[in-house]
Amino acid sequence: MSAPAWAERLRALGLSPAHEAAILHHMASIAPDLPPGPLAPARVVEVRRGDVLVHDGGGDVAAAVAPALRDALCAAGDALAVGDWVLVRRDAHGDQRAWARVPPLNRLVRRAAEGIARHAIVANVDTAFLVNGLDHDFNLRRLERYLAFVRLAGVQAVVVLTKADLAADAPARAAEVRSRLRPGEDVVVVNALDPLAGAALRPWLAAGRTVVLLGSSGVGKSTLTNALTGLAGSAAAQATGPVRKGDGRGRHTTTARTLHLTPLGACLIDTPGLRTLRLDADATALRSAYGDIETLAAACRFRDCRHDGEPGCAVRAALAPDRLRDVQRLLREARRETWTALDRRAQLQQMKARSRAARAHLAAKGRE
Ligand SMILES: Nc1nc2c(ncn2[C@@H]2O[C@H](COP(=O)(O)OP(=O)(O)OP(=O)(O)O)[C@@H](O)[C@H]2O)c(=O)[nH]1
Ligand SMILES: [Mg+2]
Ligand SMILES: [Zn+2]
Repeated sequence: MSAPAWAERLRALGLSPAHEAAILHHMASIAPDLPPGPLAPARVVEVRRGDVLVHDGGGDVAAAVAPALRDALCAAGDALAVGDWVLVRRDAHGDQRAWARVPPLNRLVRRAAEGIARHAIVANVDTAFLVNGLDHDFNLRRLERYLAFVRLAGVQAVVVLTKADLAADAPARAAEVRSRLRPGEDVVVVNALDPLAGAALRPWLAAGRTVVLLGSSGVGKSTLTNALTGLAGSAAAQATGPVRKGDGRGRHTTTARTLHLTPLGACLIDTPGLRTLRLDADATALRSAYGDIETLAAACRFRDCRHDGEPGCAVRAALAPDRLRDVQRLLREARRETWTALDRRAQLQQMKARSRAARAHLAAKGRE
């Protein structure tokens, strides 16, 4: 079958053969439920309060989200995210409207700081640049959390250490990071202000790829975005802001996630600095994200070894103590979250049973 007409137009927006197949499949599956008329795929480049900005291969267009789609997503505790593929159609007034979301191939989802709500940060990404400043920002424990976050979603991690111009110990830091990486992951040191910064990141920016920039405020995500889009200094550049004197923290300059095209062909998603990152994973999922530790654990003397000082522990023998400590911390947190969820369910069951008993009691009384 020849490629549909829209496919060529959307290549610059990160359309891969897998996305194309998912779009075609979804188009066919929803067609019977919609009023007739042509549907066109487009990619969400920004989610705004009342609508979404989509790119249809020709340019950015505002699109209202059809109420049926909004309600269906909302009922599932879900919402559109930057990077989603949607199916749009013009209404009678010529306005674009998003009718459906193509099921995403992957999503980076985090839990809200409190409670059980989940938020998709982005969808359909190949690589995450985990941006860390080599100034005050550098923190291996936090990096371990970001690594777990992207591995859980099946997204490739590339650690980008910025502000190389401000640090004397960049090679040593890069080596520390490397000791925590798995095959297929990488670490790159850059000065994001250098127009040549893009050269080091080229391997991940080929046409058809989508890369998201993640990291604390002030580490240089928007500065890098401008270097990679070639828009640094122009009116279309992303705003960047100075960091605080003293502790070097950023001021949350970027406030929305936005998708940008780059001359190399990849799409780049700039994001606001994350304050906290709560993983959306139970202990089992998290353990499988650390496959190397799982493999080692098979050689521990005790089958239920917690790698916490037990004799004959193969994990402690092989892993750097600080990496093991950081991973253990994440696992403990995931176990706690899992338990709270189970507890909540058990409590709910108990309450339901009690109210059933009370109703039965009342009914019996009424019959007396
Ligand atoms: N010296 C130096 N400064 C940098 C580098 N990268 C970024 N900066 C500066 O760091 C400050 C923050 O950069 P931004 O790009 O706004 O940081 P951000 O990660 O986008 O921050 P938020 O949007 O707040 O999340 C700006 O003053 C940049 O000029 C770098 O590699 N070297
Ligand atoms: Mg920014
Ligand atoms: Zn062990």
